[in-house]
Amino acid sequence: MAKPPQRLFISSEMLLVCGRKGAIKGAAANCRQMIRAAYKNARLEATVSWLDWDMSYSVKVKKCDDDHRKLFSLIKALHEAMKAGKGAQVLQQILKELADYTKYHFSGEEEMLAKTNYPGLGSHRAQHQQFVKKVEEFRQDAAAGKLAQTIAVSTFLNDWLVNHIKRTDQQYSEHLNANGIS
Ligand code: FEA
Repeated sequence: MAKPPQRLFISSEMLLVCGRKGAIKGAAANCRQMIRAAYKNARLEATVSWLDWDMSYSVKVKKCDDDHRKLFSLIKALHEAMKAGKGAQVLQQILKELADYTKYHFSGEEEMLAKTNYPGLGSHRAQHQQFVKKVEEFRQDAAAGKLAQTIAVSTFLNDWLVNHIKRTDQQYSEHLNANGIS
């Protein structure tokens, strides 16, 4: 987890705007806006530590590892879009992709578990359903314009993905490998 920044970095561009035109009302407002934006970004960076897929997330089944990599990259794209203050349209697009891809991934995973009579399938499936529901809520919020710059959303998605893969998905590795799926 990234440490919170000790100081807020003020760029030379901001100082220039403040110095040259500080007396002008509009420029002062501009300056405040830039400082506010920089502060917001600094907070975002301090709150969300970014994670890329690595072997510690492997579930020892190639298809699932490939899907998980894709999910990491979609959540990262969502985070980047929020950080850049992208419009609701971009957020909605990424959330739609995320919703579609998780449904695709969950059904593939559940199919493998069902085919091999995995004993933990019921509770595993319930977690998937909860996640799908949550993403749908985020999509509705995004459509209503309530989602922009919400750190909590990308943090929630990232945490969920990591916890689910490490605590739930990795439990099926041995079972699927023993049933010839790797
Ligand atoms: Fe059980 Fe796989 O599902 N990873 N995700 N999310």
